[in-house]
Amino acid sequence: MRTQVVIIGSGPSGLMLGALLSKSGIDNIIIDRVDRDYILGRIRAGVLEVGAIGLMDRIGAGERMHREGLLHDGFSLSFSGRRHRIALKELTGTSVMVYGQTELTRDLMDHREQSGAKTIYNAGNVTPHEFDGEKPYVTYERDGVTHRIDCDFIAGCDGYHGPSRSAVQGKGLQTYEKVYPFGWLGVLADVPPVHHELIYANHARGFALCSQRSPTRSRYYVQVPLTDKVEEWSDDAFWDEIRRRVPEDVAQSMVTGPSIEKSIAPLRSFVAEPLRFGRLFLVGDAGHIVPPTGAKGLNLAASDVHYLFAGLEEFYGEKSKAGIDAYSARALRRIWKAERFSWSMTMLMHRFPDDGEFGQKVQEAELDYLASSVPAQTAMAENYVGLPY
Ligand code: FAS
Ligand code: PHB
Repeated sequence: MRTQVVIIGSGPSGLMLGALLSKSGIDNIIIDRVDRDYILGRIRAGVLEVGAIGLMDRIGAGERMHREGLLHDGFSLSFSGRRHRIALKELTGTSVMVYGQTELTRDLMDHREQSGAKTIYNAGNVTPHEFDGEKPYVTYERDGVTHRIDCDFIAGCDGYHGPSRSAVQGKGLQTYEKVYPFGWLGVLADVPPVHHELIYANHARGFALCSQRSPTRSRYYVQVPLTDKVEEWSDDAFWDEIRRRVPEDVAQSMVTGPSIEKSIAPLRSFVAEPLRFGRLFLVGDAGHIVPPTGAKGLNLAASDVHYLFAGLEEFYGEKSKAGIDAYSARALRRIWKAERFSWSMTMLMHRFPDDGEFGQKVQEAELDYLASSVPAQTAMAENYVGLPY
């Protein structure tokens, strides 16, 4: 088999890149170790920046997103029993859209199927080869047979645990990492959201987030110790805990119900440098991870795709290598700013056991200052809606 670009991973990164390449007439094959349903069963991000929305429009897969997505002009921070709204649209002229990653991925998968572009699911032992040279290829196993796909480039869109980054270990890869001493217990429930916008809560018992997927489906999170197991958390225990961490009026109006998904995700900040090794590129979670506090994970995947597609389009169009040569540095400049913002939001909103009462008081003082300073709110708002590509 031969194609121009092999994309490892059928998550948001791989699907967005594949769609842009196909639209530009650049042949590509997406290959994943699991299948469509498994990927759609993973409940993840919920907030889209204007850049990610624009990419979906450019691809031509944004129709349902605009129909069903919820435009949000702000979000609230709750602390010390009070709430303060960060007026995103007023402060920056930009809104964000609440539209689940599952739905965005579904739209991209449907769009790819209609385009006739090739996707290989349930591929075992996917391995990138010879990407240091001019003739890379990827092998995979299926039905007991090893297959080979020759190509010009390999896009490693295979997430944090994928084979692409491990293939470049020892080839000049530098990694930067911070692991947080807690996780997020997330619950999805078919209950109406408690508020029309998101609420990020700082509380002495720990962080909580009131998010949503639609007017009838809510997504909630509470910070939990890393030792917690999801099976230890009954739905009732979850609802009791999140209502302890939000202001009284919010707790009183929260509609509870059975969870349709419940899971614990660890939090880490991680960056791999560089993001390019010869003819192999790291894209999205394969190259970086952010704690979800800033809602940046999926959105960084979108900006990586924007930069890499620009480089590949230039390579095949004008036969210039300038864009692919610049990919890593361009992407990393935006990645590090999002890493900083996600780290700062995490440090501000979570309970750090080792910081004691002093740490809690300092966080409350910073939030009180933020609530009184328009420049400080503008800085937070600019980062939350997404810095320019
Ligand atoms: P993905 O991980 O989505 O996709 C990688 C794909 O590669 C997968 O389909 C996988 O099957 C495939 N793959 C892996 N190994 C392979 C192999 N060996 N061979 C072939 N294929 C392979 N972001 C937010 O903004 N907000 C959130 O609330 C949020 N919550 C998250 C919760 C969890 C548990 C996780 C893990 C991430 C969360 N994220 C969140 C971040 C998430 O949304 C990512 O940023 C987003 O999925 C990145 O997309 P991709 O780069 O495509 O990686
Ligand atoms: C979500 O709805 O899953 C969500 C929203 C905002 C975040 C993190 C997760 O910062």
